[in-house]
Amino acid sequence: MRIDIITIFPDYLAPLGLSLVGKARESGLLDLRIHDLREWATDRHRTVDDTPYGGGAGMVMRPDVWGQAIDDVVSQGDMPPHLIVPTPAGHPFTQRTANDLAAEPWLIFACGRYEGIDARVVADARTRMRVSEVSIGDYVLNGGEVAALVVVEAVGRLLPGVVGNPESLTEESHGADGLLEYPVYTKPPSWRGMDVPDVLLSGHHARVARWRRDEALRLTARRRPDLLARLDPATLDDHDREV
Ligand code: 6GU
Repeated sequence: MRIDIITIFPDYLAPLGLSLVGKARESGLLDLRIHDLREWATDRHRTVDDTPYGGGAGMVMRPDVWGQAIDDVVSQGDMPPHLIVPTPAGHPFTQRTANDLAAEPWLIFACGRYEGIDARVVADARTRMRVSEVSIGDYVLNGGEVAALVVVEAVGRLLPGVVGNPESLTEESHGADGLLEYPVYTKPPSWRGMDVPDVLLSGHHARVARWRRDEALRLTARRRPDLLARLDPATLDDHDREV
């Protein structure tokens, strides 16, 4: 997969050289390129923003600079990319979004700052490529860079070969069963007066599986009743309904 990120703060994306994503880049599974938007500014001060039409606080990022940046990056490839625009006004980013994006050959992130990017940039891009405006949650960040980090990590770990044991992708919160993950334990069996639940030491696979499912159901009901309400009733067994 290829990912390009356009930003006025390339250093903000330094963590993408580390850990899993960094290894995916080194191994060639991920071709990730970071671009400084100011390279496309045309004046001496490398200006990328201006005052908003209609008045109001803050600055808006200029369409001419963004338009040229996106055109030039797109022209480097031989297929239409999927443009991702992080914004608090976007569609909620979820595990499903991550799964869908992981199947794409080429993503370009346009990271805005200030009050956002002139709306014509997205309108223009939509005439040539798929565009998704995404939000990573109901709070306000100063720009799209941290959101791009989040999306790249969530997507990058789904690429074939990036996570060592693919089974760890199937048993996790927001995974296929739609539940939060059950609590996990390792050695020692007793720590600060707290014992690992007996069932996990029993070696009885079916009982372990049942216990984990019950814990996941209880945790999800307590913390995220919204997720429980969205479960397909056909995925629940009789024992589930008692929990
Ligand atoms: Cl994607 N961008 C910004 N600036 N703030 C956010 C966000 C994105 N998602 C939540 N808050």
